[in-house]
Formats: sequence, structure tokens, C-alpha cells
Amino acid sequence: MSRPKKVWWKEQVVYQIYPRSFKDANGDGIGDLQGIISKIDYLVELGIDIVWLSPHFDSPNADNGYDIRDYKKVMEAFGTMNDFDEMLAKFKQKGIKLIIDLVVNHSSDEHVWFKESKSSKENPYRDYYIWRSGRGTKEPSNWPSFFGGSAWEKDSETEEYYLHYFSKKQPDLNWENSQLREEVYAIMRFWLDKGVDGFRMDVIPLISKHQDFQDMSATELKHPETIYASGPRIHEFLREMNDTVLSKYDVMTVGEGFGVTTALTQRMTDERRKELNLSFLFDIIRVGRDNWQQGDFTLPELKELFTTQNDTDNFHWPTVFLNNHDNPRSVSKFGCDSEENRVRSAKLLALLTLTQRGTPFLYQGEEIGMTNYCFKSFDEFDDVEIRGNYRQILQSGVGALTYLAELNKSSRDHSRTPMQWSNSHQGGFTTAEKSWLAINENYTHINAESQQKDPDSIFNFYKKLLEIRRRNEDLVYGDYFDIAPDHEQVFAYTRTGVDKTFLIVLNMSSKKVSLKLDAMFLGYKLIVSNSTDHYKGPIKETLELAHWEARMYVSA
Ligand code: ISL
Ligand code: CA
Repeated sequence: MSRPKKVWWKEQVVYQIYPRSFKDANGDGIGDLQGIISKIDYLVELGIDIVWLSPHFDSPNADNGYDIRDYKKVMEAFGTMNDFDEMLAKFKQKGIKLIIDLVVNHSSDEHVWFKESKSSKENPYRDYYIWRSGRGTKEPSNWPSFFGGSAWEKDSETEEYYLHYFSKKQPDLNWENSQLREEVYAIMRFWLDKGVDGFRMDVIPLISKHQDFQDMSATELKHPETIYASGPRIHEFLREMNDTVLSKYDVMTVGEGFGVTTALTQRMTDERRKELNLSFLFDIIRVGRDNWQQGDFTLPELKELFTTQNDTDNFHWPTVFLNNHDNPRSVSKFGCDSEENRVRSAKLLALLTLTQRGTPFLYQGEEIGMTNYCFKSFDEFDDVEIRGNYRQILQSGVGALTYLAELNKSSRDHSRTPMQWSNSHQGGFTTAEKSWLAINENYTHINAESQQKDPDSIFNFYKKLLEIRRRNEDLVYGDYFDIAPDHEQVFAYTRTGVDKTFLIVLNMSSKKVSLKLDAMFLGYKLIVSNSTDHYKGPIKETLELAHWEARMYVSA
């Protein structure tokens, strides 16, 4: 069997920083770039290789920076371009690569391009955005915004509607316009020439629009992202972007594929097509999700999704992530955040994330087992997606308490509460009276400082796994095989490389369980366990696993 081509972005581990919530250095309650600089040594100690920085650009923060007003300016609350340059230089000194967030499906409505575009139908920037006349008093089509209401907003200056898949302060850019595309490529070169190592591309499959803008059916309206992520020119645009800009640099690109199918993800990341290197597939992290509702899912369903994303040839490479700034905390969704099981299940998820096949993306706080926050009322939420949909959902007859209970399982804000650095004021995130978003009260016992000192902490478990992964190419490039796909409680798989085979067994339940092993595993050596009171003898044909127990073995 051909082996995957070796390259740094397949071997290295990414750590996502949401700057607003990472570390506040100037005491205004909002994270900033100097705050990040003050924590680079922490990231070096953890042992990650690449940082993905969520948007740091000038923005009115209608969507916390995912609404960019000036692509070549640093958001005032985050600092200055000098701060960015200092941060980039310090990352490089420490051998950490930096990828930044490219948000070019839409801009802010306060971007100069949009101000020009909306001023008149003859303005040279008119066609940088998507304007259509209404149908009588109705919108040009029944397309919905992800953040509530119609995806069309009427503008009084020219009596036409503009398209916005997200909030109305995030007008979609018109990628049909080659001049707009050239503007985007110039922005990319500006940051690449500064020395950044690549881009995470926000909702990049959505940049190609179906030009007929025809109404969606009732079924399509349930998941508009499937229409929005199937535009006809996506591959042409990505190829052009690669030929024109990316191919000139040694960089990594990862697309955010909200709404894409496995097939489209694989086409976009097939290295022969020279489009993207990687693309997030959301099937795993959103398993059981139906819009704002987090339903149940079984372990076999989850395991099937991992098998599917590994069911490819060696021209593709998956991503592995259970957290990001748009999803609840993994220990609360996939683990068990009760005091009894939180530490053990968080370590189990670390072993899962760092031994699966694909590039791992960690999210700030997962390395210390941060949990969901319990929002007591709607006004505690910050998220524009909730504020935009709230009225519509309650008017549809959903009870307020039901909606609040669901949001306490699915809200994006769970991952945006401030990073918990210590058990001091506001978790050591800020010296301000309070942070921009509520801090989780459990910072008193879940914080980085206490865990860096504790050899048995989640932090030091991630650190150990990162070291093991760095030392074992077979754990990076080894073939993936699920050895017990139907088991309801245990996730058990192998990674078979050139020299070694690793066996990972995870009891993803609160009950003890036994797993019958094939005789071929006899003689394997235990190299990692998440429990101190585990069986330390040689591997047996039947493994007895305690609740949330996780182990990794290696062939002799
Ligand atoms: O729930 C979602 C959509 O209903 C989110 O998953 C998210 O909006 C989607 O994945 C796209 O996310 C990206 O684009 C958004 C921004 O709000 C997200 O933070 C960003 O990750 C618009 O830029
Ligand atoms: Ca600040």
C-alpha cells in the first residue's frame, strides 16, 4: 500500500487561540495580542507546534471579529500591528508556526468596500457584493441567514437587497467578480509576506453561490448549508487562489467546511487538485446536533464517522478535533464533566484526539479540561447566532426553558468563556473587575497554573502525549483500523506503521467493561494509561477497563 506523503502539517499539532478570551494584558477585560505574547512559554511547555489565531483584524465585533472592517489592520482592542509583529517574531523564535483566519466569504458592513458598494448602483465597488432587486415587496428569494431571518437585507439607499449568509452586518462578497478575487489575493500576500505560515479559511466552501438564487424547498430550508456549500465554482476559485498565491509559499491551508459533504471535503483536499491541504469536516464534532438542539448519539455512530473520514486513499489527509470556538467543550459533550469523571474522561479525549489519523487541532482550554459554562439566562449569552435566532425560535412555540436547556448543551459561548490561568481574580485572565463574557466559576480548581505543577494533571497528560506523538512517526502516518466498531462502550483501534502498531482502547462510558482482544495483541506493551490504579501486568486476551479508562499499547 502506498504511504502518505510526509509533510510538516500532517505531523504537527495545531492549537487554536480565540484572542478575545485567551489572555488580557491591559486590564480592559478583553484578551489581546500582548496577552498571547505573555503566554508563549506556556504553549512551548505544552509542546504544540502551530497556532491558529482566530481573527485579529479591525472589526466592529458584530460576530467577534468574523466581520472584518479592515483586513490589513489589527483590531484596536487586541493591540497594534507592532504587537502582531512582536507576537509573530516570538512565535518564530520558539519554533511555533502561526496560521491566521482568512474570512473572505463576507466582510463587515463597515468595510470601505461595502460603504462604497451600497452608495449607488453605478459605484465601481457595487459588484464586490451581491445585490438583487426584490420580488414586489418580498426578498429576492427565501434564503435564510444562519443568524436568524432572511439572508437578504434591503438597503434604502438603492432600494435593493444585499445577500448575507450570516448577520446583516456581514454582507457576502461576490466571488464572481475577478477584481474582488484579486483584492483577496493581495490581502493574503500582505500577511504571507509578513511570514505567517498559512490560513484557516472561514466557511470557504460558501464563497461560490448558485447564481439563480432560486427558492429553497422546505427540506432544503432545514439545512441551508447544504445548498450554500454546493456552489458551482468552488473548485475553480480554490484552484485559482492556490495557483495565484498559495503555491508561491510553503504554507498550510485548512478550510472550514461548514455544511460540506465528505465527498466535497475529499475533493477540496485531494493533493492532486492543488486546492486546500486540509478541511474541517463537522460530522464528528456536531454528531447528534440538529441546529441548536443537541440530541443523543451512540458510540458506534461516532466511531463510524471516524472510519468514514479515514476511508480515503493517501492523497487526502483528515483533521481531528473535538473542540473549537463554535462548539461546546468536548469534556462536556463527549466525556463526562462530573467531578468524579471529568479529569479521567478529559485525558481519554486527549488520547483519542492525539492518536487518531489526521492533523490534530486543539482548542484553548481543552488541555486543562475546561467545561461548559452554565448560562442562567439568555442575557448571559453573547453569541450573535443566539441573539439573531432567539425571537424566531420562541415564536415557533419552543418554550424558553427548553431553549435555554438546549443552549446549555450546544451554545458556541461555552468555548468562549475566558481561559482559566489560575485560581486568582477572574481566573488570572484579566485584572479588570469582570471579563467581557462570564468566567466559569470552576476556575478555582480548573486552571493552568495548578495543572502545570501537578504531574498527574490533564495538562501534563496532553504534554506527555504530544511528546510520544512527536517521537513516533508510525502514530502519525500509521494506517487506522477500528477493531470493535459495534462495541457500545469501547472505542478500540490500531495505528499500524512501518515499524510499530499502536493499540488504543477507550472505555467511553461510566461503567466498567471488558473487551476481548485478538491473540495477535498478546505481548503488546502498555505505554499510556489515564488511571493510576490500573492493572500493570502484561496484556491479556480480555481487557478489564474501569469507567472512562483509556490505554495505549505498542507492539514490541
Ligand atoms: O452553528 C454554526 C452555524 O449555524 C456555526 O457552526 C458557524 O456559524 C459555522 O460553522 C461557520 O463558522 C464560521 O463562520 C461564522 C462565524 O460566526 C464562526 O465563528 C466561524 O467559525 C461566520 O463568519
Ligand atoms: Ca485587553
